[in-house]
Amino acid sequence: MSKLVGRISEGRGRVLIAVDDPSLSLKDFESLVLRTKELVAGYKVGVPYLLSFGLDSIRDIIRRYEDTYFIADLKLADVDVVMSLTVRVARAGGFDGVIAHGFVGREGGLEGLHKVCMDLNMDLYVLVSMSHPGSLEIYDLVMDKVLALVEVLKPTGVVAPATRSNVIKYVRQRLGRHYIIISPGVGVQGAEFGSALCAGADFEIVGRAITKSEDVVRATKYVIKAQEDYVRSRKCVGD
Ligand code: BMP
Repeated sequence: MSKLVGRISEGRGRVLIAVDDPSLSLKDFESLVLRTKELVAGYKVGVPYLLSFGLDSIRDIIRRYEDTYFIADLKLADVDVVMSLTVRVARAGGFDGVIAHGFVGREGGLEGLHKVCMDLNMDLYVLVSMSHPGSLEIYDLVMDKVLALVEVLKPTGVVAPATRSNVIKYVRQRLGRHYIIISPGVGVQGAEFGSALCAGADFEIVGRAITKSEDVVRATKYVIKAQEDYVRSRKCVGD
């Protein structure tokens, strides 16, 4: 079982905080983790943040908070040998999970990455559709093929967009309960907090609505309360 699921059973909210913008200093990132780690399931660190501060600095923070959960959002899309090298580096940096694009396909691509992730005890999340409108132009047209590949490889979970809850419902129905669905697009991108959970996601990814707020603890508590209210007041998938 992924450490991420364990974090819900320990009573934390179904939120992964996305940290992308390097205008958040390392000191503020660490303070964010320190102050919210008992409230949320974990953190997703994006490429701009990693490139700006470097893996060593991020690893120092991760090491100090080993009881929490960190995903390296590298959105891998390369040949297997290169993705495998990358994921080894991310694992050495202390990350618990990594995100890869689904469209690269199995042979010479995701199959090799998945094997290395299993060897490293690293959670792998595969993108099946994205939250921006352009996803409809290409990604969503091949989503069924990506889902078929997910069913063969059996990674830890998938990333599906909160901005199109019908996609989350479809993915949940297709994959059943065996995969974790993490979902970006709530808050600044327009979807309501709780709407992705209601459609069948396990966690909502929340970036700017928390990281750009004056008071990150208050913002995090607000998001969790809004999620609970949304889910309680509607008929949701799985009810
Ligand atoms: P925000 O809540 O600030 O919009 O951040 C959303 C986060 O989710 C970002 O880290 C972004 O990289 C990620 N994301 C997304 O927005 N759409 C996707 O389809 C996939 C993502 O990983």
